[in-house]
Amino acid sequence: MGAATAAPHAFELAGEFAALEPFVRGHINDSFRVRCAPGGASTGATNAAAGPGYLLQRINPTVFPDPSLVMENVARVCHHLATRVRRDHPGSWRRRVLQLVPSRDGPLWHVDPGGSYWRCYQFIEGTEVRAVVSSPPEARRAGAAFAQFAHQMADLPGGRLHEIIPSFHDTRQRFDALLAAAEAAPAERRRAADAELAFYREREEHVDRLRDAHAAGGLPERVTHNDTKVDNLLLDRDSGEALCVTDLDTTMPGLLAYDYGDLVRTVTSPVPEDHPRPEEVALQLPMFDAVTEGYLSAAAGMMSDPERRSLAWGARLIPMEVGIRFLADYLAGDVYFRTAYPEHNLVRARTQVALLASIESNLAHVEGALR
Ligand code: GN1
Ligand code: MG
Repeated sequence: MGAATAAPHAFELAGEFAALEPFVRGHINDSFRVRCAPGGASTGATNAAAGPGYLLQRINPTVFPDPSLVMENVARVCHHLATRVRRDHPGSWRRRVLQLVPSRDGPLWHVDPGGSYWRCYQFIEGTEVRAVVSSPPEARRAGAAFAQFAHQMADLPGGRLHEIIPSFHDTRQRFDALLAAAEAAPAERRRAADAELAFYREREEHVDRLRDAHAAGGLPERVTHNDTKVDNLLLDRDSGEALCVTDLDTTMPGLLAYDYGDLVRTVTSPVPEDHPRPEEVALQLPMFDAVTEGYLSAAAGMMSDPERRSLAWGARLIPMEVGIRFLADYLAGDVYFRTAYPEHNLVRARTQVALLASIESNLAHVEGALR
């Protein structure tokens, strides 16, 4: 764990450091769980009997070349959410919002001697995440939680957030990067990815849809989360209630269609995004209806008719874009997403191809729900 063993001591922990464990979550940053000995001051977010707990993260420097900008955004977003959630849930707000722990150097992050950026959140106990949603009520709650996030961000004070990864959801650029990766790939990987590459090439005409609609002035820029996959939502382990939206690194200017699209991508499939049998992937209509109902229940009031209709393009383009990114990363030799075996990114791309094919065969239903 190297530098991670020193990092907890850089933060203002409310107890005596007891243990550090790897905490596997997400494809980008390195995460660790920090446990403290019982007896320190209780923060309310933690289990007093076990001592306060923390989530320590090292920010991926390849994905985020300027982590201080990430942290400026995250700090503003957390602060704003806390103000809102505190007002609406005075008794339980600490379980409903990420709280950054200050570092001993002063700011809300720490730079270690090797130049790595670290941050530390209060650990929210008694929660779990699901990579796969198992019932329509759960899908509805996920949709409502991310729509509520968009709603809460609508009056974020302090001006435009940093655009942390420029063109993050520019599907045209992602498509062009795929073609370039295919061009440069070793023959063996190129051959293995042939069918998926052809699938995306056949759909090239779609990639500009949201970008053009935004450029034409039809869709407003919002503060969006940009990574609304369903396992970025903490659920209460006992009741299943959606408590807290996590992974705020890419919260920045965007379109609501991106967030809704990534929800559809992850909520509607019966299997995880790296399931080895893509023939088991499909858009499950009851899940689609529920996540859409949940999303619209909290966000419909802020959207014009064209913006609501644009969500249907989000449901097509985000699965396409994420699949394109997995495939491009496979072709490039797995340089971006964390992988557990050599074909991992190709397996991921295949589920996304299958999901998009299923969305396309249910297009009338998808568009009908958002008309
Ligand atoms: C990454 O960090 P994580 O695993 O939640 C990625 C998203 C992808 C997602 C696919 C900064 O999210 O864009 O949609 O993997 N995050 C970044 O699972 O690239
Ligand atoms: Mg994540």
